[in-house]
This record gives sequence, structure tokens and C-alpha cells, in this order.
Amino acid sequence: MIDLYTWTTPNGRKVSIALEEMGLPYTVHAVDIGKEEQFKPEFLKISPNNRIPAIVDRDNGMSLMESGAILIYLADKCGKLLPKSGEARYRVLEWLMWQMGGIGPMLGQVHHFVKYHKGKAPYAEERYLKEAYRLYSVLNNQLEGREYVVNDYSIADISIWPWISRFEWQTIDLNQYPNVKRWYVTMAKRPGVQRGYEAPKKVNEIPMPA
Ligand SMILES: N[C@@H](CCC(=O)N[C@@H](CS)C(=O)NCC(=O)O)C(=O)O
Repeated sequence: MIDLYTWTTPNGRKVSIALEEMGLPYTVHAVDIGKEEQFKPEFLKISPNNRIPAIVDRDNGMSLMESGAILIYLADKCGKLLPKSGEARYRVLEWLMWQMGGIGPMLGQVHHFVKYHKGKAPYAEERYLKEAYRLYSVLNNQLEGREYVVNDYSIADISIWPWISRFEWQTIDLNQYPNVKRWYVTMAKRPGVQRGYEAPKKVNEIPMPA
């Protein structure tokens, strides 16, 4: 049994989607970051960086923060969605790290400047949107001729998809990135993705491109 501490954000949804896809039993604990619950001392004990998501594995008492580390841990624990060794494993980790270092931080900045502070910082809007277009193009190229990011469905897909699900916030037209659109829609139809999207609570339907 896994205790999942999460909120309704892309980083949180990565882990609930992964748990659903892996079929691991878990209990959801909502940490409302709008109410600053991430700074509570009891949460800091398992997530010293005061950010969601975090997990505690009740099988061994281990706690873990950072969504990328959590996805690797869960995949290794259940032997799914991450090859055990060889090039196939490192390809998945390569795209997982690409998400952690690029997609997450850069699209996060797009949300701040383009959605929440539109018109207040044109330099930042231009800088992060340009980077977003570049990252979407990279993903589109990688998905050319591949159903999933590294051929077989993996934690790399699960880490990227919740960020792409905010394409409307990012003012991205998915029709400009046809491989990304096809992959996004394929994943949106997976029951595990749909269930994981609603943790810790449902706030909206999964956005679908026109
Ligand atoms: N690199 C971290 C990022 C986690 C993160 O930024 N979480 C956000 C929600 S998506 C958060 O907890 N924000 C709370 C805050 O900014 O105080 C991960 O991937 O787990």
C-alpha cells in the first residue's frame, strides 16, 4: 500500500496516473497547496522541499519526494513501465529527465506568465513561450513513427502527459503538433489515465483538442 500526498496539478497527477496504470493499491492524501498545507511540519518530514507529490511506502516505511524519483521507484517496485536494464531503460530515463528538466519547469513558467500574469512581463512571456514551442516540436519529432515516447508505454509518457493536458493554459494549438495530438488523445482514452487525473479530486474533464 502506498500513501500518496498530492494535489490537482501536473506533477501530482503523474504519480496518481502511474499508480493506476501499475495497479498498485494506494491511499490519497490531499495537500492543498493553495492553503499552504505543503508547509505543515508533518508534510515536511516526508517532503523536505515542501512540494507535492510525495509518497510513503507502507511496505517498508520509506518516504520519497520528487515525481521523477517516485516514478522510477514505483516502476521498479512493481516491474512495470520501465525496462529493468539496457538501452531500453536508459531511453525511458532519458525522456523522463527531459520532462523533469525541460517540460515541467518551462511550461510551469508559461502558466505563470502567459495565463496568470498576461501582459505584465512581455519578455518572460516571449521567452517561455518560445521555449514551449521548441519543446513541443522536440516531442512531436520524437513521436514521429512511435505510438509512445520510447515505443512501449512507459513512465516517460506518464511524466509528460499531465503537462501537455494544460495545452489550453499554454495557448498551444495541438494541431500544430500532430504527433503530440495523436499521442495525447490516445493516452487520454486510457482508463488508468482518466482515473489518475481525478486524484485527489475531480476539477474538470480532461481537456480535448479540437
Ligand atoms: N520537481 C518537483 C516539482 C514539484 C512541484 O513543483 N510541485 C508543485 C505543484 S505542481 C508544488 O508543490 N508547489 C507548491 C509551492 O509552490 O509551494 C517534482 O517533480 O516533484
